[in-house]
Amino acid sequence: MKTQLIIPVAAILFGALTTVGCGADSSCADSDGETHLTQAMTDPSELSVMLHHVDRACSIVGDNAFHAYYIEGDMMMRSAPTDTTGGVEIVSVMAMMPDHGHGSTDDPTIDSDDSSYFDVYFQMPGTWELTVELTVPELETDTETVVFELEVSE
Ligand SMILES: [Cu+2]
Repeated sequence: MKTQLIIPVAAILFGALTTVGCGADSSCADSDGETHLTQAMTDPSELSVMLHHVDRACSIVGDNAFHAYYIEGDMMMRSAPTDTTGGVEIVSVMAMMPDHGHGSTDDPTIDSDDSSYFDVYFQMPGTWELTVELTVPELETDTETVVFELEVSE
């Protein structure tokens, strides 16, 4: 049985505020640590999953690193430091531009050491959708699907 470190969501709300004003025409600064981007519900179980950008305040054309968390109530569920799954294990990631009908020119990659982290390459600015298949080991779920919509800056 895994021990869990529970991190109040309030601790990352500062990150959420920093994404305000991060539109397609603003530059996107490097930042230390992670920045909250968005949150969405999985299908079919309606579990809440949060997406963080790693080392940047928002998404840009080029390589981007992401970290996903399972949220229970207002608590961000994360495994103990020795088990860095971050509460989810990602099975697959698909990146699409729904308005343009194309995906990324490079396949997204899931971190082989910690499958709650993944990398996506965006070749142009605009609205992108990330469709992420994942499991929540703590809940022994089957595969859940969550879709995140992101604005990618130049
Ligand atoms: Cu496009």
